[in-house]
Amino acid sequence: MAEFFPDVKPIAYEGPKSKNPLAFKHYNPTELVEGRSMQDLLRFSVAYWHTFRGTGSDPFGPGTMVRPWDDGSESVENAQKRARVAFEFITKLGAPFYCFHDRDVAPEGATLAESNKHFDAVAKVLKEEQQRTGVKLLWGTANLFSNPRFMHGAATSCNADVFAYAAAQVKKAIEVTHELGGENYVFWGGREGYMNLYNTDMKRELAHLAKFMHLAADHAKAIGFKGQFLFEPKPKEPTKHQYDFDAAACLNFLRANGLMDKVKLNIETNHATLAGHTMMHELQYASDQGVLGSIDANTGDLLLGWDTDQFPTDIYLTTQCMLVILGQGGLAPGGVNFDAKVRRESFEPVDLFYAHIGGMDAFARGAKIAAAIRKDGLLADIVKKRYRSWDSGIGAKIEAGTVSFVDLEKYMLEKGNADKNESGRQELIENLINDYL
Ligand code: XUL
Ligand code: CO
Repeated sequence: MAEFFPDVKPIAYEGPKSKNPLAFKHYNPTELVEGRSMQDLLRFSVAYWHTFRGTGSDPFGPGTMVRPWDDGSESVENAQKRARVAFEFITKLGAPFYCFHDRDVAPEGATLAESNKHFDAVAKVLKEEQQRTGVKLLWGTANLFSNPRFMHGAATSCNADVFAYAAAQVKKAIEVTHELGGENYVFWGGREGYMNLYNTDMKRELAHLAKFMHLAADHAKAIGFKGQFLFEPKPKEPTKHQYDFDAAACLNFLRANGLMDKVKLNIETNHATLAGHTMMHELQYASDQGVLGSIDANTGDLLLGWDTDQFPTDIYLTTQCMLVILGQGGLAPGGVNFDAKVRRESFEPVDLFYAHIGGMDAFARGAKIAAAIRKDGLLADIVKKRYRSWDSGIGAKIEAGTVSFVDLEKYMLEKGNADKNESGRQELIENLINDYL
């Protein structure tokens, strides 16, 4: 079989002293972190849409990427060839998973039937390549935002026919995900949101979105797809207000619509920051409520206000992610999907390797650092001590629900004043974290 990356050998772990840019310095797939191999803990995934379909275009100019294997056409043959290239890349990188949208892997046809036919023809190659290489599908999803028919949204469109089209598309995407052994299925809002509230029946649109998810879950059950459904928060872009705004908004939606036992969350860094949160906040919020299912690992740019989807290289960030992920015992069946793209100026195929190696090493380091912090228990001790007034006495009674406002008034009248507060020691704690980096 032709090699599309002839100059790149399988990426090996060479350790922190290596100067080889095409080697891992920290990601050692078999090394144990908290009793689990890095490969099983991190479950890295390559995002098909960015890595194999990203062109580097931006609002000011066309694509720049050089992809010698791609003839630039929307033919099924080109899509099939691209799939073979993708698997060479993923196996050389050593990522165990990949993710796709239906329309990234196969071209859209003139009709739904033709699109389904194209999708099947490429899925056949994906299946062969999965079997040949052992690479698995972390999740599948449907692109319900690129085609102009979705200009007003998909499940939340004002046009009922568009809802029906989206349903048919998601039905097929779930079936193909099932056929390929996908371990999850993702709903990201696409254009589910609004540009102007004056022309929008928000209540009705949200009811339709809930109906859509229930129908998807019903269909999954009917065909025996047992993968985890994931809802991916994002506050804005492309619409000015996306209904899946952040973890809290998604949770409210799932809870209000009886979807908590069917859907968890896929949290993405750049979406968290666009919502005015840190990634750690979003992860902790979801994890505390038992719905942190998977992550889209990337990062934004401090000085650019949009979703730049850069590869994560900041060890502080990955340490924070891994503190939460280790805190809940991992992500499986979810994983760490690089929903990230090389920048427009990094247009050569080898840049795809550098980008993923950097992201994987950053997460491996984050995992090791977070495990060391957790092993020493300093942070946990600080938090435990900070809340100790709740472990006995009046605090324990409040938590147990055995006291009323009348009891609390009596307690405080007798005591006269609250015990003195103690320092939060933020600076000390930040210094402690730096000791591990
Ligand atoms: C868009 C985004 C999507 C989802 C899948 O910002 O993150 O690629 O991850 O539809
Ligand atoms: Co994403």
